[in-house]
Amino acid sequence: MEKINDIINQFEYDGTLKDCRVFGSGHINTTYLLTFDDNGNECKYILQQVNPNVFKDIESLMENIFKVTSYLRDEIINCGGDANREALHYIKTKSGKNYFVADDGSYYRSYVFVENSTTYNSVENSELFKASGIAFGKFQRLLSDFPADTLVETIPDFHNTAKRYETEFLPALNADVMGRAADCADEIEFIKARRAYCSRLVDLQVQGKIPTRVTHNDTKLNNVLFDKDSGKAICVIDLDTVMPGLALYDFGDSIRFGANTAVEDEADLSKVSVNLDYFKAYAEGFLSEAGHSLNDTEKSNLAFASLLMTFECGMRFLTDYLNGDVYFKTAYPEHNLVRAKNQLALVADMEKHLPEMEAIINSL
Ligand code: ADP
Ligand code: GN1
Ligand code: MG
Repeated sequence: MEKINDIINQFEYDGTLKDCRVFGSGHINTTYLLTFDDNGNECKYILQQVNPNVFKDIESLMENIFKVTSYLRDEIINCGGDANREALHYIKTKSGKNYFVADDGSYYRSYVFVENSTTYNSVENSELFKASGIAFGKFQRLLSDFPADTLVETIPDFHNTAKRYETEFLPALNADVMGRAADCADEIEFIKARRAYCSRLVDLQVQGKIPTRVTHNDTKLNNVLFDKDSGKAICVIDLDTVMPGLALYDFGDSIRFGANTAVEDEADLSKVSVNLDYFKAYAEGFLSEAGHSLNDTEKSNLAFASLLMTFECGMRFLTDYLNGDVYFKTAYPEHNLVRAKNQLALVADMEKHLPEMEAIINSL
């Protein structure tokens, strides 16, 4: 495999490389932060290796994100915004390409590090979470006229929970390649008892009651850059899963991650619950941007979608644990099991509070 310096040399950076370190807390790609010295000015860049185990058609994935980014940049400029701060700014390779394919077949891309920005792995206050709701709602709104049929569905049925149950969870359980099913009998039963959740939104989609839109599909809080000083959301990142999807998935996935009173891999389940103030704050932010375009069926499923996305993620972590941790990056052997238990505990708490979550949506 080519050394990282050889990869760095392929891109058109200004100045001399001073530092290169692994960066961020994403579960999928390998991200590096590069620092260059350009005649006394410090310039930072992000360099990413796209995960080939997760993404099978990286050429199409790259096409998707470059199309969407260039569309977003035009929309931001039209609205009087700063496209270099509010959208990703890709660095071309020395041969003028948008990404580099190494000899071992791995794909790399690079973009300018948005200066004075930071990401959060947990919500620190309602205002912060509301700001991320505004950012993802705006993302949805800006892409509302983007032609969805020009995007390749790089991970088909990404949020089709019923397919994930039938074609991923059950086969992993039946194969039990690691002999781990016995360790998680309670979690397996919990999921099986809730099979009915899996089909609800896909059925509404098939019936034409909720429209397919261009969506982000991975709306975790740490996929938004915030300004370190003002605390305002600057830019939505991690566009690998921008695909046709449901607005409900984007709303629900944000709630799953940000309205949890604990971090996603907190092992002490007594700390896990849904924070209704955060739920309300996010809903206010998201709906202020995207709300007018949602139909009544979408609006009446926002609370359920939060529960469903949490359930789906718990099932995916458990599936990966059963499969031997082949998908998500893990820091220790039980990491996926801990994450799964955490998400399923949050599902249980959301079930208790679903009427309140629905009342909050109705009040907005
Ligand atoms: P993953 O798919 O692995 O989650 P991301 O694209 O989300 O990868 O990047 C991982 C982390 O790198 C982000 O959570 C963020 O902290 C940081 N990051 C990514 N792009 C930028 C950028 N352009 N400017 C500043 N930080 C960034
Ligand atoms: C992954 O890449 P990252 O860390 O933002 C995953 C999401 C999960 C999330 C759980 C492509 O997101 O679907 O919801 O982990 N991304 C992919 O934290 O599978
Ligand atoms: Mg990410």
